[in-house]
Amino acid sequence: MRIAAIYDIHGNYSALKAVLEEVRKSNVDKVIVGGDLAWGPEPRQVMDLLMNYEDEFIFIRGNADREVAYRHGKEQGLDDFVADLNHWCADQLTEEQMNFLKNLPEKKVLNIDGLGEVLFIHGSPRSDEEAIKINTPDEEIRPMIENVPQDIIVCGHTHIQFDRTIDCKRIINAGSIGLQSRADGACWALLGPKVELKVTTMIQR
Ligand SMILES: [Mn+2]
Repeated sequence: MRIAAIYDIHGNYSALKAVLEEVRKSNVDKVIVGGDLAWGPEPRQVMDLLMNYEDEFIFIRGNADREVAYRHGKEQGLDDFVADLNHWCADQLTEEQMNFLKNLPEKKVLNIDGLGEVLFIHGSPRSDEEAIKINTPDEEIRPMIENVPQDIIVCGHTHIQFDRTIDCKRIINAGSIGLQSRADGACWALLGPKVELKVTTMIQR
């Protein structure tokens, strides 16, 4: 099986469309959507598009999906900006879309050609909001991954792509489709038989 991992779409409809076009040409068997779907400028359009693939794609839930779906706000200790945006996004979505976000699983294991069993999570294996960054020290990551039986973990949440190995565990961050400051385009990952970190640009060069 060959997989496209698309993470952290964050309500960016045009970036999602561009990536799905490229994914279509990449000869994959499955697409996994790694969470943080709606939280951003175009939540409704993104959810309408993704839910066309409800039976075809695999979805896991990100922290922002949980916060939007359960309308988290200041009562949960969030700052004004995040609280307002959670409520605004929730107001844009249909009840069906809200229920879809509420019911997503937090992890998925897939068997991928050339790679074996791969664990997909949003933040860390322990929590959807725990960050594994490109520069998080190995000793901080070790307790997050110590109970993971798989040798490869795919995450997102921190919006910067990487592919690093800690002890015998390979950790791949797929990057973000829709919200980032560093990359030249929408970031995602192609898995099987190799690992390829991809960047889709929307401007023709
Ligand atoms: Mn996140």
